[in-house]
Amino acid sequence: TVSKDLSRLKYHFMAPAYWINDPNGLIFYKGEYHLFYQHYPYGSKWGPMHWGHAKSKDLVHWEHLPIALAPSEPYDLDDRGGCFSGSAVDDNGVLTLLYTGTVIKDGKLIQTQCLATSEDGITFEKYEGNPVIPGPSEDGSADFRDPKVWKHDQFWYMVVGSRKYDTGKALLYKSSDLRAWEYVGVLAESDGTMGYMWECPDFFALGDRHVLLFSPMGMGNRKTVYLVGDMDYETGKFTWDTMGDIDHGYEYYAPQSFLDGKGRRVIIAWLNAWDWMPWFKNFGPTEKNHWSGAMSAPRTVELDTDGRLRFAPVEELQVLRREHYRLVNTIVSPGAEVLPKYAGSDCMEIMAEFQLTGCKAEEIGFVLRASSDGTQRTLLVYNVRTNELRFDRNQSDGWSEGVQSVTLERSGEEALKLHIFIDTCVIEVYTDNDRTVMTNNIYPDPSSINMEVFSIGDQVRMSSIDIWKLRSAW
Ligand code: DQQ
Repeated sequence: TVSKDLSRLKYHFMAPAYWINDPNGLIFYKGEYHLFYQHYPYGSKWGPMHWGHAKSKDLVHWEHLPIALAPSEPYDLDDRGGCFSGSAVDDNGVLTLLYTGTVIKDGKLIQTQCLATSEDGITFEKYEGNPVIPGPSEDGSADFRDPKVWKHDQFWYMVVGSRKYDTGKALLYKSSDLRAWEYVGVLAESDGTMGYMWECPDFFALGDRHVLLFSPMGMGNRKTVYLVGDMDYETGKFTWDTMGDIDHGYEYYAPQSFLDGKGRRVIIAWLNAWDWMPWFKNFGPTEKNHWSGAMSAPRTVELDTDGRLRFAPVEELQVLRREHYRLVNTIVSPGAEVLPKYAGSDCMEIMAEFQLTGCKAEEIGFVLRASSDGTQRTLLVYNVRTNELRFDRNQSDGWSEGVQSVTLERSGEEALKLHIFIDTCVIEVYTDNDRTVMTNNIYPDPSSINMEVFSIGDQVRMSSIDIWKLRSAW
């Protein structure tokens, strides 16, 4: 008998099997979305990196394609290296990938930027002149990876993540043909508090401003950061004035963006499933089911009126909605059960709004993915006094631990609005008018599907709650 793996995600992208990390080469090409990803196709642990590949017409339903890149050349063939992260561009109809070739020679890390092209969008050929950038500039060092390429005024530009001593940086390059690159300078770097290495930088125009995204190493709990500022292409300098977190969860990493046919800026990130300590030892509960890691739901990136960013789930996800349950104007009292038993599921979307004007409750929250005896559960709790949102996984599954909290802004809003997506092992929470997002993995028993809404200290008025069971996208 074949046992069914109930942990598989129903609408978050996963590889057909085995290990997955960063999204790569996101592009809307010839009317379809292409998603490449860091992949080890021979096991559910990190190994020599390949580029997995899939495409989609709507960002929800994905078709798996053959592996696009495998380590095969002296500049990317190594059992500790491979074809590391990078991006894709449409070069006059030719789908062109820029990636990092990684090898370790005599104990020394060598990272170079390489190119591969495809005529049919499926089969890729590595460029015979690789590497196109053989090593870091004087401002960088051996950690020199994750090229993100875009076009501006007839020139191609590339930003590469690097470090010098303990300062994380984004280095800027320029080219007219994607093959010969000239170093421009440091696009932006850490001010001493923003990490020792910047992975997966991404740079784009948004409205009348420019945005730099990166995943800093060594910035504590801050895993994904955005900077908003102005770009001067004459000097190659990006001057930023606004900084924020792309996601406040612990396992959201290496987001990459792209522009789609509707003119939207969309990001997708890796939802990782590994314990950093001890290094490379613990790959999470799904490893035994022969998979590890997934992609976040695609999110649009928009500029808010005060210059901060908003990240909203793409509207295409609404096609997954099935049974709908709605309650309006409900009083949630301490200890009372408000939702019917059948409301919970391991695959659902929740939108709730609570009135905070005159609210005397201390805390308002959700119990999610709870077992019937309540011993297994995940808590999402808003503290009315401190304005903090807490994601508590201490009783989620026996593997995840810890509490992530974030202070909400809720600038001038009288209501607390929570938009929650649940998919077997993933919970994504959007709040603060989509300015605050928190994504975490949990691994409860498949039968733990109960949910509740609660208040502590006093009652709260829930203006509305909408709950949809979602269908699988596969
Ligand atoms: N993962 C890739 C690197 C990148 C890191 C290797 C971020 O290119 O810097 O799989 O997760």
